[in-house]
Amino acid sequence: MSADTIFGKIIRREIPADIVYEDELCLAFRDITPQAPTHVLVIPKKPIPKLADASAEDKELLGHMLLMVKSLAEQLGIAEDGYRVVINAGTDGGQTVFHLHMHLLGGRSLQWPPG
Ligand code: DGP
Repeated sequence: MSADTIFGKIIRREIPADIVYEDELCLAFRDITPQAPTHVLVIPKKPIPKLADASAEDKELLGHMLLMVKSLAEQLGIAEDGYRVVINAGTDGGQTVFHLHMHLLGGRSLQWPPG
């Protein structure tokens, strides 16, 4: 059993979030500290703490999330110019909330490499 996080509270509507999409498997909402004009987080409703905790049984879920990111980029008007999809995986990866999430960032030209 994984520990509850702030994202679990957002899924259960215990705290507010600017939700942009939801289906039976996933939720997408705007990041509270946006790093780009468009910064949305896509999370599974299943509480997988980090990418290293995902397993073969999550294959369909992970593919679903990635396709959701693609659709959201189109919906949010950043698909044509381009965008970045990031998963911070574990402490050295910069992960601070231990509920798996994909960052969708766009609306400006992004630098590489990240810090
Ligand atoms: P990461 O560093 O990859 O674990 O990213 C966590 C992100 O979650 C970070 O960009 C800020 C965002 N975040 C943290 N708390 C909240 C919250 O309460 N609401 C929203 N919308 N975003 C949050």
